[in-house]
Amino acid sequence: IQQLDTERLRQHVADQLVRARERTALLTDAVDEHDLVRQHSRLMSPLVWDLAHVGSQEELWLVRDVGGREPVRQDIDELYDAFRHARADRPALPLLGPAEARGYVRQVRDKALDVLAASALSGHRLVDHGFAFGMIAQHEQQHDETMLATHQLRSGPPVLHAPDPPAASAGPLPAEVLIPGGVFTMGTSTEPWALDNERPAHQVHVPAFFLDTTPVTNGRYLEFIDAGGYAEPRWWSQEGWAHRQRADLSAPRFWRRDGSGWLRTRFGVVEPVPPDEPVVHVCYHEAEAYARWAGRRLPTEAEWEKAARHDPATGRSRRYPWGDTDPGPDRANLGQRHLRPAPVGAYPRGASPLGVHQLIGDVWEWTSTDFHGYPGFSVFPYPEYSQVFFGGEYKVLRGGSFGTDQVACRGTFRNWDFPIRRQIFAGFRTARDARPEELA
Ligand code: AVJ
Ligand code: FE
Repeated sequence: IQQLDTERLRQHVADQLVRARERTALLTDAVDEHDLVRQHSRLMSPLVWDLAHVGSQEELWLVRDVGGREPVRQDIDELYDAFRHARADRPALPLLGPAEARGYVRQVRDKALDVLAASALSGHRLVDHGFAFGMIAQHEQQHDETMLATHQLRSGPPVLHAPDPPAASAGPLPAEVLIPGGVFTMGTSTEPWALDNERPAHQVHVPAFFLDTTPVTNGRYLEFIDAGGYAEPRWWSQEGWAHRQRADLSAPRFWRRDGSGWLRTRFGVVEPVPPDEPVVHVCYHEAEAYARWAGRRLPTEAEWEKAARHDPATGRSRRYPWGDTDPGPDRANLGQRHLRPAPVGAYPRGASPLGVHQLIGDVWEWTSTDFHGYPGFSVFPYPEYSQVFFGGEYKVLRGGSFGTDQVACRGTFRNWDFPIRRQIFAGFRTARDARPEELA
């Protein structure tokens, strides 16, 4: 029986690696060689860097570390070390060309699958439950989301196509949901492929609060714009206002005014801004200013996770808002199946027991919390995944976007970025404290 389980786990691992590679191929085969090597934005690497970097990480962890095999290309380690060269400088490096990079990742993958076939997937922490393989599948999918953001920054005719997400079907929803106060379990010590920053499980007391039922829509965000929100320093933090001035912000990224309305560009397609879709491509400062204008605030990370995982019936924290089962296409807009957020109310089957919708998928959600390790955090397996980013510089984002694969998305998953970043697929929802008389 143990043998059979290991075989099934091995197949699951292989499936995740294959799915990641199919996504990578889609994103890198969609453009010509020139578009692969060029810089579409100083915020991003050339696509061909991401491609070979994915192979390089797979070589380091699976081929060399887990497999104990000879290096494939030790000479290029340095080129694809994200800490050695800033994104803006990567186009000038002597990178592998498109054909070389494709050959390299194929060679590494063949060896990694060999290592997988030979691994017991147990016996030491790096391979228990297939962790290192899962980490590498997640890493590739994370870069696939980054490459999707590069595509969004690319100019020229559209090259990526996908069907639209489902229409709203939930019926009228209340504006906000009360999340009762009390202790809940945040983080995890049992999710096999959870990364170090999601661990360990720990108890957190979260006072009663109200959370928006859905992410803030373009329509609502437009009210903030129309009310002069971008011109009123009182809605912004000091740091936020300074950034609003410096960067001359006046609307979400990729929007432009068209007469009395607004257009946005999405993967090369220009279209009217859809009012019922979650707003995307706003930075933390914009989210915070909107919330203050609305008389509300951003949720803390703990509030977000409690809303997404706490089951009031059992007191247990679950993997997802709907329970412990993996996301399917009826639960959440994930995996680049659709190249846009779905309208609010499109995923009634993805709602939490208390009726909070679309916590998973559609848009990453800014929280007010700085990225830190949980109490009892320990680095695993390397400090450069999470630990070096702990401190006050990064804000935590939760829930994943339409560009996030489910292997890299759970109720415990933590993303982070600088509060000025807008090229990621980030939106937000707002919260407020519950007043004592509302709890009676
Ligand atoms: C978790 C999305 C912030 O892209 O910087 C990729 C993921 N880490 N390679 C990033 C990651 C190393 C990371 N984020
Ligand atoms: Fe990486």
